Amino acid sequence: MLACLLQNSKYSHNIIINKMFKFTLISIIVLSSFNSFCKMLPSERLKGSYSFKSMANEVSLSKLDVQAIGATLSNDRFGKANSVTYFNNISNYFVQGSSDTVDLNLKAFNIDFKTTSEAIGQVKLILKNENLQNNATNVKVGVNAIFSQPFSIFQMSLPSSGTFDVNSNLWTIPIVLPGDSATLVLNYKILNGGPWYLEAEVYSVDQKDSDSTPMNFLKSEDDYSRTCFSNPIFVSNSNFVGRQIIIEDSSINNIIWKKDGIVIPNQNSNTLNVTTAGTYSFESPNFICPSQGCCPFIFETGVIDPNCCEPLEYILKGIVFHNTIAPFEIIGNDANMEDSDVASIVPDNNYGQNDHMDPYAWTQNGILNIKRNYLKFDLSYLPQNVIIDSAVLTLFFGQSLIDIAPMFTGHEGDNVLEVERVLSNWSENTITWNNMPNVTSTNKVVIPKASNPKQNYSINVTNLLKDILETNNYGFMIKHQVETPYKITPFSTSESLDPNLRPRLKVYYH
Ligand SMILES: [Ca+2]
Ligand SMILES: [Ca+2]
Ligand SMILES: [Ca+2]
Repeated sequence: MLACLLQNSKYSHNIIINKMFKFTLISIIVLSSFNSFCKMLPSERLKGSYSFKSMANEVSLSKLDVQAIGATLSNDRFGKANSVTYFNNISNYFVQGSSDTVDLNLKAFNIDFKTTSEAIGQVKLILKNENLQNNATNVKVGVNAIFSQPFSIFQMSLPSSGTFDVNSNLWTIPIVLPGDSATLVLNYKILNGGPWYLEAEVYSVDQKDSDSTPMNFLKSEDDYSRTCFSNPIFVSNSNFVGRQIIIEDSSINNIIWKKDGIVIPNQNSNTLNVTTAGTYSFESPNFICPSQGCCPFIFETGVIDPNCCEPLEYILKGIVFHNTIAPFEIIGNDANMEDSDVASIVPDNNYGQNDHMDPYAWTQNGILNIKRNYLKFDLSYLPQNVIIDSAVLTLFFGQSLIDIAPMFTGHEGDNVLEVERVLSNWSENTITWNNMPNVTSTNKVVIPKASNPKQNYSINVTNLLKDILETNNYGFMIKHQVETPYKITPFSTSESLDPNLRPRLKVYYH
């Protein structure tokens, strides 16, 4: 009877168990013999079959367990010890809910919230089993942290129990006793400026957690925790341009940006242009910070970190739970990328070998000239069958254009830009205004007017890249949103002699 309840759902199953055992059962023999009984049932009537061990733990992975209250274990009819649950009065009964339930609670802490490069940072995880009856066994905790150059280098792990495997980012703990805790301290060397986040969540456990589910990424649950630390970002006083902070997570919105704790008016997008030193932070109703507060982006003037690059985009990545993989990055060169201007005033000219390009709308001798830029990276080395977390296209200011055309000072005019996906193939050395391929506005990216005439651009092209990977890689086209005079946005191309100025594409994936 117990072994093969007829039911419509697991939910009703639980109710049936509850009622039955409160009032009726004296003893239950469990249970291979019931399996053969089940097989005799007409199959069209059997909606579910659940086998229980003598301790009322369901044998399958469904964990539809019940608890025996007041009952004891006894010999079964074959004399086998502890094989039967024995009820000897009406105060013995089963209740819904498991003797096999735990309540894991995970907290992540940083020891120092403001750090320095080359310092050893330390994160502590505390995993508590808040259930006071049952052991949590074979617990695994996943840790999402950036232990890779140029961010930080893993140093050592100090678990109070179990082992931490830095390759899988899993902390495995054999047992956490009722009410007990296990701790894991992770040490790492910090290499680069910026705020760095570490997240952790219970990955798996043998028992059922009463109020949380392993690996469901729900940040409101008690088996998930996040912490962070900030390392100052040093910038040169003389050339403090082109920094952008990008919150790379579309689920974080209604952002309020603050500088030195004071709200910056009219800045609510996920990208903030930073033009002066200071401590930048943000608030969002959708972003759960560590209890000590989200870590700010601290920009200070000083000697630029040699591990660092200039300029930088500072990205709080759409935090997803995965085993950390360093981003795939292409820094454009002759072999791995193509880029070129096309110009309406000379519609058969090709500019594929210039070291600069510029979306442009200006009159020349009274005639409007419109220029657009095409870019295509070789994505063949991007690992196959990965999930794209984010992709950032970085374009650097085109000083070499200003050098040969000094009537321009830099980005000029109302130069709102659009990046779109190209729909058919083209080649750097043959593309012209007359043969330029069409583009689609699907998932196009709009970039606000430059805040600094020589700024570089870090552009979130995540959705465009996903579209490219699902179709064909014909690259991106970048143009001014409104192609009327007078505006220009000079960029460097992959032909730039200085590799630091070449377009680059950084892809985060797992
Ligand atoms: Ca829990
Ligand atoms: Ca969870
Ligand atoms: Ca080129």
